[in-house]
Amino acid sequence: LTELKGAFVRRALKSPEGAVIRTAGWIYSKNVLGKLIFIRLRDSTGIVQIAVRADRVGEEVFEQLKRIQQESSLSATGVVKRDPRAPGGAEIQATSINVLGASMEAFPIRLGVGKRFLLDNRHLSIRGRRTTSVLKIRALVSELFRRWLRGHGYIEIHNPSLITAACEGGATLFKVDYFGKRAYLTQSGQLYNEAAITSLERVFCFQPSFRAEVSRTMRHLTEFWQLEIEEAFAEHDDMMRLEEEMIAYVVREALDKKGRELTKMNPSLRPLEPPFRRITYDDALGALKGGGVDVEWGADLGADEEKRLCELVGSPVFVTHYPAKAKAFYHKPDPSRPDVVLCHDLLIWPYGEIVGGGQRIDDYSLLVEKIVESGLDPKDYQWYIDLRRYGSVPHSGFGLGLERFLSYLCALPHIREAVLFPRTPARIYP
Ligand code: NSS
Repeated sequence: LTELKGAFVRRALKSPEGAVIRTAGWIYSKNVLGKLIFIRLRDSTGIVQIAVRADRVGEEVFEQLKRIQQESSLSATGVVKRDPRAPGGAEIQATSINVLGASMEAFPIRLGVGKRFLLDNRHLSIRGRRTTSVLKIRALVSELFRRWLRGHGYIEIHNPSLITAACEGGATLFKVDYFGKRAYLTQSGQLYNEAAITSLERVFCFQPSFRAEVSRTMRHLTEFWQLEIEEAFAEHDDMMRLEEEMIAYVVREALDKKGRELTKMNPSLRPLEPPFRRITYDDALGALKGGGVDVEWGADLGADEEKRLCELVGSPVFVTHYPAKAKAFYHKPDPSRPDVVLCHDLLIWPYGEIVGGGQRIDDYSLLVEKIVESGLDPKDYQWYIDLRRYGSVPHSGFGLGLERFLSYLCALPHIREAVLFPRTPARIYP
């Protein structure tokens, strides 16, 4: 008897004819044919068919299995029989079955139930094959980003989530009562990343970001994971090169390791070839105008405009040199044209922005000026300003939204599918 530990089903399906094995999982479906029951058992690795006969497992268990409901859990011992008609090409002929946890009633997640019901019961609906795939790809992609960054000399740091000063504007801050003082949940690790480069030069953090976004779109969450890189002595263009190399690597490796699952969800997914297109904000407005979309100079691009731009100029595309007034206070103005900043958004059809980044202001007086201009209080940013007092260096960085990236990779209709338990304005349960 081979006791399969973990990855039961895949290993069962790969076992040779005649092997005696024990597997465990949940009942995906069941078919009773007189003295024979076919149970399709699932775990994270697949689905295997188990053939159960009363004369082998005993009358009592057989009767129990006749009545048993979907999603009950059990372990099964049996003999592997190669069979091209069975899913995965093999069947287990059970010699004994041990019911671990019988479902107390019919499993409520069924074909035809509404989206809302699925989300209210996310703790149950995550058992579906598709969610299992997305969660596995999420784990893989997270590992690939880290692997690439470590391989290129970036050190992972861990920043606080409870903070006192906004990085991306006051409008989307979640307030927290911190022993009677006002604090917030972090929108971005960037400001702390900027401090960390004076100790480590090339850093990244990968952690939750929080935004009280009221926008209910297919690409907004109130809690999402952001991968944020910061690098000393790096300029704006260096960041775009880094992003395209890293993203192309992750897509290529993901296709290599999970190609079957990915192309099932996203049949048009192809490896990306750096360099990606680059277009300035001004030229983007020109292209949009040609496509019948008018954007006033100075406004940030919205989701619809970003999607349209991708259709007009191709995807992925870096949009660079946004107007200073459309972006956060920390962006470095273009020395040759100070009304625009050395920044970029990376857009991918149809989700639009998946990365935002650029070069930071490294000059003390200019930073104070921009903080005041943005209506913020320099006192709240004292430590951040202080970084420009002692050995300030040119530096750049960016943030990539993990769930937006996964939406693109898996062609998800809504960003909440990229999260185990999504948080949106309307949802903080389960
Ligand atoms: O606001 S960003 O454009 N930029 C920053 O937060 C910088 N401080 C990052 C940095 O340079 N270190 O957000 C970055 C990315 C953005 O491109 C999206 O992919 C993602 O974070 N993002 C979101 N994902 C899901 N939901 C929401 N609400 C959201 N907001 C940003």
